[in-house]
This record gives sequence, C-alpha cells and structure tokens, in this order.
Amino acid sequence: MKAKTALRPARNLTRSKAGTNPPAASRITNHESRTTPHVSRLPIRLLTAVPICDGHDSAINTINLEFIRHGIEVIYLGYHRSARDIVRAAVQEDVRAIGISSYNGGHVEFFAEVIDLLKEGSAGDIGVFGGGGGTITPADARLMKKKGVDQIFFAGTPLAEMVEFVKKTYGQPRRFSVPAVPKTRPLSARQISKLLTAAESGRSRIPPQASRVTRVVGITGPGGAGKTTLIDELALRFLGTDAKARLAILSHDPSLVGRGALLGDRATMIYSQDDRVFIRSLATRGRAGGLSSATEPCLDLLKRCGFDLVVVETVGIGQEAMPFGRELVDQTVLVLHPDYGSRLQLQKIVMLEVADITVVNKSDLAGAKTAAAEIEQRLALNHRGQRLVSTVARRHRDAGVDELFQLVKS
Ligand code: B12
Repeated sequence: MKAKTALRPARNLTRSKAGTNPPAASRITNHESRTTPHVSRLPIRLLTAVPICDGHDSAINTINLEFIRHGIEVIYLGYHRSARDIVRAAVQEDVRAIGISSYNGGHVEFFAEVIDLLKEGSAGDIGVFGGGGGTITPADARLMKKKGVDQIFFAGTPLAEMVEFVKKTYGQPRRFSVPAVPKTRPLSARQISKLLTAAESGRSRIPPQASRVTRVVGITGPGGAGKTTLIDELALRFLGTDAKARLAILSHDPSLVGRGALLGDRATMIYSQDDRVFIRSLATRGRAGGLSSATEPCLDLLKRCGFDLVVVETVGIGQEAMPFGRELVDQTVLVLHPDYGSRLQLQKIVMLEVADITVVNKSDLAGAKTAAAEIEQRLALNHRGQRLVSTVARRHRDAGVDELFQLVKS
C-alpha cells in the first residue's frame, strides 16, 4: 500500500522565524526564578524503539541509519520495550519525537499508552510517529491519529519520505525558555532533562548543590570491551544496595560535526531501565578524546541534582586518549578486552598510567589469564597501587563484577 504523504505540523511545537540566529552561548549561574527565551540549533534528536513482545527490529535498524545519514541524532532503545520504558527514555533524553516500529499487533493501544504517559509526565510536546508494514491498516492509522499520533508510514514508503517528514515536523529550531531552577527537591526527570538541554546549548542554569554528596566514576576503554554491559551490571548492584539510591549515567557515542549519531547504549541495557536511573546520551559532535564539549556542564549539573552516583561512559577510545581529568571524576575505570594484541601494545595505552582500576572484561575468553598477568606487570611499573579486576559482565552474578562494584562504591 502506498503511504499517505500529506504532512501536518506536530502538536504543540513552537516554531521560530526562519533565519533567527541563536544568541551567543552564555552561562547563567544564578538561581533566577524567571525563564529566558532561547533558540536552540542543536540537531534533531529522536528516540526509536520496538514495542514489548515484538522482536521485529529489521525495519527500524534500516530507518535509524537513514535518519543518521541525514544529520539526525537517534537514541535507539531496542526491541521488546514497554510504553513506560519508552516514555522514561524519551523524557530523560529530551527528544523531539518518538518513532515506534510495531509488527506484532496491539499498536492502537500501545501508541495510545505512550501518548497518555507522555501527557502524564508533562511531556505532551514530544511527538509520536511510526510504522509497521502491513500490520497497521489504514483504518487503524486513522484511529491512532485521532489519539494523537503524528504520522503512520505504510509498507512501500521510501525512506526519503520519512526523513522529509521528520525534518519538516520536528526540525524547526526549538524556541524554548531556559528553565528556571525549581526550588523544590528532588527535581523531576523532565526538569533535569530540560536543564541538561539548556546546558548542552550553552545556557546552563546551575541549581544549588544538593545536600547529598555525589560520587562520579568515569568508565573508558576501547570499543567492544563491554563497557555498557558492565555499567548495566553495576547499576543492578547499585539499585540493590538502597531502595532510595539514585544513579545517573552520562553516555557518549561518536559523531562528526554536523552529522547524525546512533546513540545506542540504552539498547543493550536491561537493569538501567528503572525510574531510579537517569540516562543521558551525548554525541561527541566531532570532539576527539572520548567526551563531548557538553560533558562538563552536563556533569556539573547532574552532580547537583541529588544523585548518589554518576557514571560517565566515554566512546570507545584509542591508545592516546585520556578523557578524564581529576576535576571531572573521582575515580577512573579502564575496561579492556583480553585480546589487545601483544605485550608491547600495553606500553602504548596511556590510560594504563592513570586509571584507578583496570578491568579485563570478557575474561572467560581464551588468553584472558595471560592478559591479566601482563597487565598486572605493566601496572606494577607505575608504583601507584592501581587495582586490576577480571570480569565477565555478560554473566549474571559474576564475582568479578561484584568485586568491581565494591571498589567503585567505596
Ligand atoms: C522479516 C519478518 C520477520 C523476521 C524479523 C527479523 C527482524 N529482526 O526484524 C523474523 C523471521 C525473525 C520474524 C519472526 C516473526 N514474525 Co515476522 N515478519 C517479517 C516480515 C516478513 C517483514 C517485516 C519487515 O521487516 N519488513 C521490512 C520493512 C523495512 O518494510 P515494511 O514492513 O513494509 O515497513 C515499511 C513502513 O511500515 C515503515 N516502517 C516500519 N516501521 C517503522 C518505524 C518508523 C519509526 C517509521 C518512520 C517507519 C516505519 O518503513 C518501511 C519502509 O517502507 C513480516 C511480513 C510483512 N511482509 O510485513 C512478518 C510479520 C510481521 N511477522 C509475523 C509473525 C507472526 C512473526 C512471528 C510471531 C512468527 C513466529 N510464529 O515465530 C515471529 C515473531 C518474532 C518476534 N520476536 O517478534 C506476522 C505478524 C502478524 C500479526 N501482527 O498479526 C507478519 C505480518 C507475517 C504474517 N503475515 O503473518 N518475522
């Protein structure tokens, strides 16, 4: 069936005049209660996902890549995701819209639940659109639009049409009010999220320091070492220590200046889909070294929002990168894959000089024992008492991850 191409403006989107220039970036450090109008030229950010009990992710994977190719930043939540998980993530990431790919039925109710939860969370300005081949009939789509869905794409729609829709509907520079710092605590996820967006566009408002002391741990390492899975396992242990403990994760993925990004760490996280975990994904937007130029202001802000622990995860780094300074984090963890090459390679990884803890993850793989022994010798040369831990993050209740958690939380 041919897709309907008529485009209509999204609900509640405030549009600005074409050609309006953003004001020069500035930092607001007082605790004013008034709001300041501001135009943000940040890239379009979308969240995409596949509903619960649905594993058809092939279409959305293709669509994600097309969005990225056109400069859109996509936070991909993965498949088998509940409406609550989707809305929580969309609010935390402060996206313009949610794209849902649904094949296994129940779409009328599922999309409506997402919209209801958004409204409940004062996030009704986040648009909802999607598709699902022939499983969503034109009659269903009409009903879904009545319930607030912006657009449904049918089988055969060219990818270019979807990109055009997103750019037209969600692409206008966002004119928003830099949110006032609320006086009541704790701040809601929506409030934190809006403050982070302001910080990202160079307009931070710094809330007064929360009463609790926030510990900040930086986790880095090459791509494929299993950093995200390890963080998710640490989150599981963290949530189990105290029923009120709150965790924030600042996660980075690479992107080039002016290009899109696939921010996909959430898709591999299970335990971190929890109301006590706040995750924000940042694209590096051309900055080398593993972090983004917005990391510092965002971290500054998170430290003041009453979290017990903030974990900063870098993009996969190379030999020369040293992403964290002492002023940024309290502790650094370097995660390595056992297959780093020859012993000589260890001399070239500068993070081995400075990491407080080095982790050999995937230590069930062949060669992991040798790797641990070589790294131990390498660390001994530093005479700094650095710790070495072997983990298998993908194994539930792994003793190595337990040991790492004890080192990280103390
Ligand atoms: C490929 C496929 C699979 C693959 C999935 C691989 C994967 N990782 O995605 C496999 C073989 C694993 C599979 C398994 C199953 N499948 Co299947 N599958 C399909 C199939 C053939 C194609 C779906 C697809 O990917 N199309 C390619 C995309 C690119 O094109 P499209 O669907 O036309 O979508 C367009 C638009 O809708 C739009 N779009 C889609 N999503 C989104 C999202 C956004 C944000 C936007 C903007 C646009 C958009 O983009 C596309 C571009 O034109 C469909 C049949 C069909 N022809 O639709 C059945 C189908 C969806 N499957 C079906 C079923 C029943 C199953 C199983 C339950 C079978 C079983 N008994 O085990 C399992 C369930 C798996 C699970 N865990 O959920 C049924 C669902 C029936 C229903 N809803 O009542 C279908 C309809 C087949 C049928 N006629 O019976 N399936």
